[in-house]
Amino acid sequence: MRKIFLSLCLVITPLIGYGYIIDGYIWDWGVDLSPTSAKIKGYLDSNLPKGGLDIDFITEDNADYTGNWSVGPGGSTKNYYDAEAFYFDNDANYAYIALIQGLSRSGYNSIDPGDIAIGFSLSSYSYGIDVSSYDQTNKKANFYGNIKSWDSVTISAHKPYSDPWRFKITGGNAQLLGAIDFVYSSAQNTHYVLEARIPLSLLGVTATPGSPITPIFLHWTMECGNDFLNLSADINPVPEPSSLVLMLLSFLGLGGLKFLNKYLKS
Ligand SMILES: [Ca+2]
Ligand SMILES: [Ca+2]
Ligand SMILES: [Ca+2]
Ligand SMILES: [Ca+2]
Repeated sequence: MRKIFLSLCLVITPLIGYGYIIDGYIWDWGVDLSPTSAKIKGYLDSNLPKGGLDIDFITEDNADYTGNWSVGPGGSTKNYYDAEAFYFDNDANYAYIALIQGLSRSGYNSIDPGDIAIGFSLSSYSYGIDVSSYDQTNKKANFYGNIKSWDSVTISAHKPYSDPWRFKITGGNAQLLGAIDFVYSSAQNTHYVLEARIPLSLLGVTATPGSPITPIFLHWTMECGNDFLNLSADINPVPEPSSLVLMLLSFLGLGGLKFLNKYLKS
């Protein structure tokens, strides 16, 4: 009977941890970048993320692999300068981020991808993922807090829209909080995925049952600021374990109740 109870617990566990895999693929967010139709602009606007606890997202897939496009304050050569989609979710222990855009790790035409900016009030980013620190072997990148100083994008006309793009480590007060799980993918039908997992403890937030909903703001652009994404998201408390147990028992029906009764009596 103990075995049955243990297997009940094993069934409950995945309901508590949503378990995005930090691998640079977004199947786990419910989106497939592998069909050739994923190359066509608008694909990420019509294929939206689903599942998880409470996914917050923004999509703006307005350029593709051929020609020149107007994408924001600036333009995009093919898909290179298209900031395409931002996804955010959490479980009891981690925040999960996926960013989809058109620049490889090494950039294009001397334009580098920017850092991922994170903050708890609009347009004020005190946390950041140092994208240039990406360690491909260990699938890690450095995560900083207490960031006070960010660089402006290089095209001044884009600053009011796209700033900031990268934070200062030397000369700022940025504090290294740790190496987090992070992957900068290779090309997937002209898209590149930046996927990250940040321990909520490093953000000073809890998401245990009964915790408040915490608003959180994300921002990303590239060096020239031709396109950008701002995401207003929230960190949601996970459901009460008791309600998960009830869900499970109703799913199993009377059989489940009988098992539990027997176990409690034994
Ligand atoms: Ca993934
Ligand atoms: Ca695109
Ligand atoms: Ca865009
Ligand atoms: Ca959320």
